[in-house]
Amino acid sequence: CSGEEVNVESEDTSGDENLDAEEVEADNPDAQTLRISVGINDQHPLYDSAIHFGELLTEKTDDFNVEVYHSAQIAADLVATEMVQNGDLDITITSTSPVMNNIPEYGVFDLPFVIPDEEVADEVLDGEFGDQMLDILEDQDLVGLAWWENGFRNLTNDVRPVESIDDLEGLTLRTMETDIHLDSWSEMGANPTPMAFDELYTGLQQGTIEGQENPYPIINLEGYHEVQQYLSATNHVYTPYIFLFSKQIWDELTPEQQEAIAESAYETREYNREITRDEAQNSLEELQSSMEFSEITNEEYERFQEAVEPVIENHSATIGEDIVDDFLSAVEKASD
Ligand code: TF8
Repeated sequence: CSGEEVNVESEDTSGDENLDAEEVEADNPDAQTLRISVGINDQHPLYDSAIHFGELLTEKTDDFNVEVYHSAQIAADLVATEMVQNGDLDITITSTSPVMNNIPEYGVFDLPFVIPDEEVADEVLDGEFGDQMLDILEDQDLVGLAWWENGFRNLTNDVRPVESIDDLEGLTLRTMETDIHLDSWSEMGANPTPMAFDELYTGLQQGTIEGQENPYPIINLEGYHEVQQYLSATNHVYTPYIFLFSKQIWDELTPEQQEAIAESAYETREYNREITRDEAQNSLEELQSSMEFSEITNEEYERFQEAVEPVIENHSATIGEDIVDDFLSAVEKASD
């Protein structure tokens, strides 16, 4: 969908021959280059969506080139977010969970078994609650421009099929670097350990950890089925992707430039959700042919939910009671 002035090509950038990025170039030698870092590889819909953002932006203005770096070549999510905060990187599109390290309010999205389905996720994020969460980023030197989708997370492991909470007993699982996920899996009887995403495949391969959890597209496109035998449809938490722009860099831009960037990020949202959901379905089908797949019965699902009940209470003070209440009521309202 590139317009006449858009020139999309893949090549080495920044004089560093080891970096591979997609470049969307404006027809303007003086254009400012915006670098986007994503932690995931170039097969995942997030990468395609970031390029789509670049194409929309170059159609609106020729003030910017966009370079999209995949596979944490610039940095993994947590460090990339810090670089954006420090003005060393223009944009990262990350799971909300690593953001939580510096912004405790963001832990709200890590609370398990709250969001029941994608329709509710969309309504909560696209409504007042989502706006309020984007607004609080400004104090953290971040401009939050849009909610994209990572998705519902599901469990894989290499020890046994997990169909019941009892099957989790003692399983060593990698989680993202958030206390809330650690606590959730401990409450469910597993043995969780935090790890950056870029160490995950090797951890699974070498057996340092027995399992992990991620949405179907990541499990499939990162090839975890090569090193994991069992997949369970736990759908225990929904992780949004958030589009983060550096406030320091933002403040140097004209209002027109800011608007073009904000609109492009926002307009890519529907595209991103559509291709991510298609990929989730496609990935699940592919995974079912190479892994042993378990669904969780309603009865067992309730046992998981009961086990994690203390988690909301344990973390409400850190997240902020008001934010937790607002989140739960937004979910309830959207579920009606
Ligand atoms: C995780 C997250 C991350 C994503 C990815 C790097 O398990 O799901 O995968 O933010 O884009 O660490």
